[in-house]
Amino acid sequence: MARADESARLGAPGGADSGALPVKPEVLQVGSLPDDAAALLRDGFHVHAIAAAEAVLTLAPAVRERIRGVAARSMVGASGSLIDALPKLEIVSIFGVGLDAVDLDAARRRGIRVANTPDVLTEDNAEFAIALLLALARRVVEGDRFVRAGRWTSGSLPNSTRVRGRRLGIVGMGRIGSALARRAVALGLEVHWHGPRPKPEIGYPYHADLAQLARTVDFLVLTCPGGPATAGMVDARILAELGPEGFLVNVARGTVVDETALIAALEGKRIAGAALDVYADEPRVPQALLGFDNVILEPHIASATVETRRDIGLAMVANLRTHFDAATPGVRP
Ligand code: 8YV
Repeated sequence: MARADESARLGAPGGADSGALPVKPEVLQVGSLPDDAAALLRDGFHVHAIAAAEAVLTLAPAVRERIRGVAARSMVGASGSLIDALPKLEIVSIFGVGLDAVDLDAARRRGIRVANTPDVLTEDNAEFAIALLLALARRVVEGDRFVRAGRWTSGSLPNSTRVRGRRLGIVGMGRIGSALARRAVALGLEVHWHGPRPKPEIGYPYHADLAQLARTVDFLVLTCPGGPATAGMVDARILAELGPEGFLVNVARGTVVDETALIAALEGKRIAGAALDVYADEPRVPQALLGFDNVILEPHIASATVETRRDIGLAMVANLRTHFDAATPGVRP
C-alpha cells in the first residue's frame, strides 16, 4: 500500500488573513516526480505526497479538504476517484503532455482546470522518433549486439534498409507529428499522414483512412494522443497493410497498438520490425517482445533529455502558479 502524506511542510495551513506571511496553497503530488521538479513544487506550495492515487483516502479528511491542486506525471494522471476524494480541487497540473490518464469528464463536471506542458517536449520527442526510425531501419541496435556478442569475426550483419527516398506515415499531425515531419523531409523521406480530420494548413498528403496510409508507406510512426479514441487503432489489419517490408515506430501511447496483434505480426514476419518507446502496461513489457532481433525496446524516454525534463518541471509548476496567482488576488505562492 502506498504511504500516505509524506508531507513537505513548508507553510502552515490555515487562515490567510492573520496578517502573517501568505499561506502557500496546498497541493497533492501523486507518484514520483524528478527531484528538481519536486523541489520546485515544494518551493512554491505546501506539498502532500502519496505514492499512488489509491492512497488518497489514507490522507486525513481535513487534509483532503485543503488540497487545491494535484501534480503528477502524465502516465499517472488523475483518476475520477482521486478527483472525487478532493472536494476543494481546482487544478490538475500534469508533468508532460498526455492527458489520457486524467478523467477529463470528472474534471469538467467539477470545473477543475487541467493543465499540461506541451511545446517544451515537442522537439525532443520528434528527435527521438527519428532516432528510433533510423536505428530500426539501419539495424543500429542489432549491429551493436552483433559486435558485443563477438559474432563479427565469423559473419556479417544482414544489410539494412535505406531511409532516404522512402515514405513515412505519421499518425497524429499535432505538434510532435509536425516537428517529426520537418526532420523527416530533411532526411529525404516523403511524408504522408493520418488524423481524425484533415488540416488545410498541412501540406503533406492526408489519408482519412489509416489502413490506406499503412498501405502507402514504409514507416508508420505514431505520435497521436492515447485514450479511448485511439485505443487498439493499430491492429492486425493495419499491420497487414503496413506489410512485410514496413516498420512501426511508437512514441505515442502503448494503448494505440494492439500488442497481441503486433507480436503475432512479428512472429509471422508480416511486418519488418518495430521500435517502441511506450507500452500498454508500463513498466511491464510483454515478454514475447524481448525475443525479436528486429524490435527496439525503450523505457518511455522520448522526452527524457536533461533540458526537456527540466523545462517540463518548470512548466508544470508555472501552470500551478499562474492558476493560484489568478485565483488568490494579492497572494503570491
Ligand atoms: C513524458 C509523455 O516524458 O508527456 C507525455 O505525455 O508521455 C512523456 O513524454 C512523461 O509524461 C514524463 O513522465
